[in-house]
Amino acid sequence: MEIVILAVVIALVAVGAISGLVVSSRKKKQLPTAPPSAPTITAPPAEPQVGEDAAPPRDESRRTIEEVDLPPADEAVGAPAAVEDPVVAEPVAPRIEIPEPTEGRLVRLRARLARSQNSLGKGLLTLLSRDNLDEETWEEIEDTLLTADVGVAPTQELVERLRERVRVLGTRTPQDLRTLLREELLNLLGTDFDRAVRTEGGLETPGVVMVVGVNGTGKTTTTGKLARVLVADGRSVVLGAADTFRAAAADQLQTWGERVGARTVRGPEGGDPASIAYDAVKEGIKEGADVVLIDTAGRLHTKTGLMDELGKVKRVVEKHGPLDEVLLVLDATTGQNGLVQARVFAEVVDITGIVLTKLDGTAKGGIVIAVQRELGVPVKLVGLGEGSDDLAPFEPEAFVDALVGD
Ligand SMILES: Nc1nc2c(ncn2[C@@H]2O[C@H](COP(=O)(O)OP(=O)(O)OP(=O)(O)O)[C@@H](O)[C@H]2O)c(=O)[nH]1
Ligand SMILES: [Mg+2]
Repeated sequence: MEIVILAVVIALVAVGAISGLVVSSRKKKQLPTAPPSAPTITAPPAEPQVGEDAAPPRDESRRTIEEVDLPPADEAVGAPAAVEDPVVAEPVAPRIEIPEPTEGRLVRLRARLARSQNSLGKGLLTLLSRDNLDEETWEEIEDTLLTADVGVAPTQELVERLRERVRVLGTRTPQDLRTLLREELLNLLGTDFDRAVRTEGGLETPGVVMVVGVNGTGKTTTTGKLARVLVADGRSVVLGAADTFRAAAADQLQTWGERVGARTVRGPEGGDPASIAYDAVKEGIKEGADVVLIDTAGRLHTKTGLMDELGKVKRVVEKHGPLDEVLLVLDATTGQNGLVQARVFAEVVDITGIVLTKLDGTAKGGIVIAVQRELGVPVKLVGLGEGSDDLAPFEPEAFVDALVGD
């Protein structure tokens, strides 16, 4: 009997303990959600959804508060929001970059010419070092020059001169050959061109530079890099976004400008590029800027309408006074096709200088020679990479040294 009573007591205690556990665990779950007055302990298990419904909103609201808090915290630290000016976009970047010095850039970037160096410079030196310079070898030399896009006429001229000088030279040491090749390549490039980018302008007016070329050659990038070069030289710059085909084009230019504290004059997408170019120069005059750089939309030289439009942009800008420079941007990797473009652009808007971009990583460095020959206009700048300071003044000596090694 005692045993039975003991068993019943134990059973009751066990049931009590278990229900207590259940209640307490339920209590824990419901505690956070139930109002203080609610009967949390005795909450009937028939209404669990009340507690479950209540719990997530509490979590959610906590997260929402954090998310709402974040943006103001960001704003407090970051730059003030840009207020878009429809005509003149103020530079908004608080930190202005200091571009690398421009002197000796080509020398610093010479490693970028590695592919041209291997195929043109080293290729020619290897061929010229052969013991027996027979007809076949001279043909190979010719092929090497043509493959590097030196062009037919300059190639024939160079081979003829090399043949003559090698004959006169007799025995050839590697050093002799390097000197010979260096001299002849320099001769082809011409050392007496004025390769400075003219940006002086008039007494009261800024220097005006217009940048033209087919699509994707690197016009906007070059305009941006050139702005950096000028700013590094202590000049103040206004940018004109006369590429109105895409809004992104003006954004791209403006981003370059903001990095060095140069304003960008821009207009609506699809607007008249000539009037934006005109306004850019007007703005440059108004604020006493040193230089106005006008970026234009890429256009195929075969599209007559677009080429006429470019001619108009130039004429309208010239109402302020003559342009200091019209730079044609050519992509070095397009090779001989660049020459055809160059010819047409030169007809429409008197080109005064050539910028050869993407010379890094192409074996077609010889295009420098060909394009100058074609237009009688000097290569003034070369693009040697996508970095913001990868634009170098073109120096024939440094270029040839990079090709043949020194
Ligand atoms: N490797 C290399 N890339 C370059 C060089 N110059 C420009 N680029 C790249 O070429 C691409 C086109 O450059 P953009 O400046 O936008 O060309 P764009 O002529 O303004 O193009 P559109 O306005 O569309 O006609 C970009 O990815 C540039 O980074 C260069 O010298 N070397
Ligand atoms: Mg562009």
